Amino acid sequence: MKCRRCKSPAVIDVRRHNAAFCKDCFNHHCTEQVRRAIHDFKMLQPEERVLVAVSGGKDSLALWDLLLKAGYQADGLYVGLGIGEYSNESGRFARDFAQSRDLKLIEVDLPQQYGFDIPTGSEAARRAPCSACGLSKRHLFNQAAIDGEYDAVATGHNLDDEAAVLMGNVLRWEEGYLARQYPVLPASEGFAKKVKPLVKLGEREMAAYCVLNGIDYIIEECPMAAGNRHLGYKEILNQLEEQSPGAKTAFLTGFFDRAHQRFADVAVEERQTLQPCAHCDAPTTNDVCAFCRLQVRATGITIGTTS
Ligand code: Q46
Ligand code: ZN
Repeated sequence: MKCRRCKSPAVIDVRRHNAAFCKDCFNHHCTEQVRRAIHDFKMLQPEERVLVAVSGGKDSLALWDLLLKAGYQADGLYVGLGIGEYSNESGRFARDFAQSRDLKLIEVDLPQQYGFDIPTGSEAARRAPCSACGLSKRHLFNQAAIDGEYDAVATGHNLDDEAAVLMGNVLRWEEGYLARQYPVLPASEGFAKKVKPLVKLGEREMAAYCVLNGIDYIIEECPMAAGNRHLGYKEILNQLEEQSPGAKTAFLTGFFDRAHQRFADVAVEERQTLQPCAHCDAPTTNDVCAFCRLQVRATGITIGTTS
């Protein structure tokens, strides 16, 4: 197997590009896919300050590394979710990465600062753990970006993640979610801009990028992921990809290019119903935002008596 660019021995093949790469050319490939994603979707301007949501996993640490190499001013944000040893470990990987490169890492601790963890919160609210976790992370990432006056929050969602989410949204024709599924969501009243620069790179490429570049990341899966629907969708999409390389990219980019705009009206309608949360001021379609409702259920606090 030879590198497509320089013909030296290859270390990884990327079937959807019908290509194999040596280490240097693979790094060039990853850098280039991030550059193109940022350019094609007009995600970031060179001078913008970016807050990278880092979980200690391969995608977010690779993203942080790639954004720094691309010249962005990028700080990290780690949210401790209180998922036992998994959270302790993942925090260590995020901190080690930041310390070894002398980077700024902002930390938010859900149990310490908000009085509940994801296992307790999801049980109290009778929500699936990933649903309680997802809404908490979205809320806390946004809050940290606004508090720190960052221009954008960058998350490590990759091609596999986004294709699986799209499959779930299409299977249920979730119009609101489809309207919001795009690699860049512009800033609006109370919301920081959100960007997903890894949308053109797959999970396997991100693991390879970390290994080849000496980035240590948490390998264990989150113990609460069991039963997450998206894992099943990923398996199905992997089978499709096996039979027809490029299927995932075609599915996802086809949606971005030809279908996403069709749901734009739904997004506009939703934005018109937003108002500040009575407790925390975050934009919400209800009186109290989903995060504050989760906190109330998990901790028993009374809205209005805390801030
Ligand atoms: S951390 Fe949270 Fe993930 Fe764990 S509970 Fe689910 S969403 S699986 S990225
Ligand atoms: Zn709120």
